[in-house]
Amino acid sequence: MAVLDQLTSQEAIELENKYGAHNYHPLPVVLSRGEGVHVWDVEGKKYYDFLSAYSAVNQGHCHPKIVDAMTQQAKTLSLTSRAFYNNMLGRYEKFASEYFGFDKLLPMNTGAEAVETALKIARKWAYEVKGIDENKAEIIVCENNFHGRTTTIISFSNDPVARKNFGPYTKGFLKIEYDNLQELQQALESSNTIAAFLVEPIQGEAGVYVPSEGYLAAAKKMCEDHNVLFIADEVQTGIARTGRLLATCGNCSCEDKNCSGTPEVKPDILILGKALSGGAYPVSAVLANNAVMNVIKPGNHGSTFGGNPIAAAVAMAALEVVADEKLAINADRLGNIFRAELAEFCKENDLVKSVRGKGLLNAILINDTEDSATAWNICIKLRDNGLLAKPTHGNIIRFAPPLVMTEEELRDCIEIIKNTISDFKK
Ligand code: IF1
Repeated sequence: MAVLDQLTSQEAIELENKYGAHNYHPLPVVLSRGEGVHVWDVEGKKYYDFLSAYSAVNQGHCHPKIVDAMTQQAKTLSLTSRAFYNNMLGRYEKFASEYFGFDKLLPMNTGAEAVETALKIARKWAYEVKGIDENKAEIIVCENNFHGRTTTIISFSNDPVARKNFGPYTKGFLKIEYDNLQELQQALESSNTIAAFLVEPIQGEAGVYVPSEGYLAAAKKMCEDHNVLFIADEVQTGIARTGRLLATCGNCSCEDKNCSGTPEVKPDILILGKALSGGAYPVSAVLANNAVMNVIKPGNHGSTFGGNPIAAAVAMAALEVVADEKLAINADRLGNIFRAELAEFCKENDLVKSVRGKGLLNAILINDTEDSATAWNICIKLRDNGLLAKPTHGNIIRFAPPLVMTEEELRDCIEIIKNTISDFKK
């Protein structure tokens, strides 16, 4: 069999099963093409994508502007390493720093790497600026967090599947309840060796858990009062997903001024990934002001691919698309419609308990036990009806379509979701 021969879905799944490590349990659908809000499987069936590659494809599949930037740059210069300068990186760093309102950017590739980078910066800042004794710095994290899958990051996860038998674990993390200011206050007062507080503005993996109004701003203020860095992991919530350029933006109108104004919460360290490239390429970044970022000196940190010219070209194009197409405004508007429609539906249907989320990062809670297969089976039926979504944590289904969706398409999708659930028999 030639590698590029057309495979059936079954054949493609069997190949992955036989030759790939079993670190995922995908929904049985084999995709071979994407455009905008749609993807097609190898048999040619068309679907609405309601996962967007876990919010990486906010700008829609194969956005022509991003693909053009990528292919042009790929033909010109792809990688120099950081041993030499390249003509794209500085331009991108200026563009993105101004776009998000920070002094500097440190380029990485994946979200987990960017989180690791932020943790390293925070620790170094704690020793060199705050004056904590060496090896004593602690970082506050939240229960049910998801920040990636490296050894250090899973050290402070409390998901047994992600964590068990990967020890020994990295020390120096203190866990508190999410959305609990009292616990944060206690943790900050419990010791004078706290470097930072790492938080997701909305907990994605935990099931799209939106914190109480004002939580992030109050948490940031508490951190400021204790000279502790506030690190926002916006890998999933950033880049217009939640109806703002960043979920920490509050109600500032990012689209008018590219968020360099005064956001509701301005993190000391901002972590971005996923949609920073529109899903075209692995691009992540850490942004901070000089007082923090300047602790990093040559040799302290880096990556062969981080800041490569293709990544720089792709990220600039991806961010331009977000602004040009006003994706935050669209996500905000469509998200309100989606939640209003599904909230109505919850009242008349026993299978769905509630809907929650912000912008186009939403989830419905299925009325069944955590370990039941109901959410999974609903996702199979949604697939049959032309819409792809994935359950998270047993009985929750996440809905996160590309932000380039039109209202008409969204209403079509809402009908698919309602009809599928109405017809569903356990
Ligand atoms: C997988 C969830 C989403 C993230 C935040 C860092 C990273 C992620 C807030 C790491 C990654 C992913 C990875 C994906 C599942 C997924 C996810 F279900 F776990 F919650 F998006 F919804 N910070 N999130 O959400 O970024 O290293 O993966 O580039 O399969 O592990 P990465």
